Amino acid sequence: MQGAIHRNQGEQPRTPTKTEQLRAMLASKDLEFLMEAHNGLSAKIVEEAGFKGIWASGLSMSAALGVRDNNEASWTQIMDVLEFMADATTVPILVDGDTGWGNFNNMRRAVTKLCQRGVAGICIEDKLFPKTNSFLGEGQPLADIDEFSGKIKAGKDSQLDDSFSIVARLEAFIAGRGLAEALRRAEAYHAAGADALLVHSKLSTAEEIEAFAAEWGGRCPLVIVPTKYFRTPTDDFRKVGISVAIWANHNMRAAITAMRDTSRQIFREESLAGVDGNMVKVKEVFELTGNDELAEAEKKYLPQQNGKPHAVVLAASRGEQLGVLTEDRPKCMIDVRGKPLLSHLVDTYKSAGIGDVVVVRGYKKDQINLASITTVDNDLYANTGEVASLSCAAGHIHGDCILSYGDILFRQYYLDQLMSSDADITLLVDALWKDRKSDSENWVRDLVKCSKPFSGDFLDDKPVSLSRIGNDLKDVDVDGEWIGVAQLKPQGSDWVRAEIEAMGKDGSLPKACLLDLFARLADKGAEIRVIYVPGQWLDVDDAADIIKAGKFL
Ligand code: SPV
Ligand code: MG
Repeated sequence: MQGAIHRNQGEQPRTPTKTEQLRAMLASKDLEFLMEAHNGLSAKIVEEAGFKGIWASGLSMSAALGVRDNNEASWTQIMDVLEFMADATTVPILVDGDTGWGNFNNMRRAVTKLCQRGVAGICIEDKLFPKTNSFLGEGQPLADIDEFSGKIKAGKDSQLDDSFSIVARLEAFIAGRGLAEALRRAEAYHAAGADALLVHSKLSTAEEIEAFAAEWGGRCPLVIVPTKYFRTPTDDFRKVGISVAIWANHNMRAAITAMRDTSRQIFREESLAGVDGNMVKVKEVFELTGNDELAEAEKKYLPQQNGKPHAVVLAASRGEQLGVLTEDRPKCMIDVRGKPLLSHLVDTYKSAGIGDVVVVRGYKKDQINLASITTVDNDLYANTGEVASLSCAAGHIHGDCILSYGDILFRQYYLDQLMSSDADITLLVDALWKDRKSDSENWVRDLVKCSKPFSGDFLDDKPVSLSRIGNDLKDVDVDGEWIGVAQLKPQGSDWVRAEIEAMGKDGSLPKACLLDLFARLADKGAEIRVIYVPGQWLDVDDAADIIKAGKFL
């Protein structure tokens, strides 16, 4: 099984640790690849692309911090960058540790800290502190062989994890000192305990690497950085037995290209219009950084969410009957007494102690931009109905949940009554439904028949339950009108989610309305409680309703 280690017989395979993964890459018979990253985001992107490991490049981390690759960033600053990278990813990181940030003693402390911060290995090069990038200048001075070998030994003796890797990087070719010097040093570093050797070259062909590999004869794993000899076919590295190739700085360079182009274009055009289509949406940034997980955790841990019911409000439709009034906004955003209808509804919820108000948007969704709400979108609103909108908010249907339309107003004490019900599902039903009038030809009402007609006493608290619900009940069968607000307790939320799923499977979901959903649940024997209320509510369908809403407030 790939990615798992078999322990003793009978024991479950376990996922290898990051240090074990890197060690396995170094030891692999196949050529493996490490891809450069320089911060948490680029590390995530490297893992997302499929790479099994990350090269934390000194050049790239320095450049990303805006400094030179000359140990201008301190080793603890590099440690902080590495910690973000390690936290952001599940694949191992080999860090470019330059010359080990000092002598053997600095190396000891660095290795211990790297182990503590979840980095799988360090590569150190046999040059002098402060280092200079290998592609700058000629004849860079090399470290004393014994001093560097001592540094490797000190690192090995300090690692907190047996599988942590130390890669010794040979700069003999970079310094122009040739194959014999490279081999002499390789021998010493191997004997000092290096887990692999990185043999570096700045030629535009792989001839130094190939010559070295032939002489070395596979005595320990070899790592290369083909930045300058990038034209060499990758298969050539396989042929000479290279273990790991490092693509060393290409995310940092690609980022410079992209950031330059973008900045220059925005500067020139004084507008974002020209660039917006060329880049990831902000939503993808949220996905990359794991905002979903945070939303889940907030539900679990934030005190204001704990125990507090939340509301899901359906507000995806335009409100066709309102004509020009809904040309540029959905009807829930029509102004009533100085603020949108939806704001009044949200205020009612918040005053009643509701935590999060989740609004399902559709038509002209950007207009629904109230600060105090969470939004989810039904982008298929034009061809789907209420249950389809509700399904978009399925992740929010849990626990104690109030469910309502977005175009209604009602007295706040109705919510207190509703929330005092302990039934799994409860509907507020207007017992005075006959008093409601409308001149509209298209008047559609959510009519209900109950287990008992209204007793005439609103304080009567004997339980009443829903028998039937629909738009087409005959007057003789009607006990009231659902005002568009329901409460779901945890069991009710589970039933509603399950029914949405069932409707998705049997094909009825796209066109279904909330009445269909409650009717199906009632048919299946779910007890749906009814609380009778005395008018004092309205829904906004036409222009006359807006005037009524103003008076109602
Ligand atoms: C780095 O990526 O920082 C390296 C590789 O050390 S190189 O720049 O090729 O020396
Ligand atoms: Mg480097």
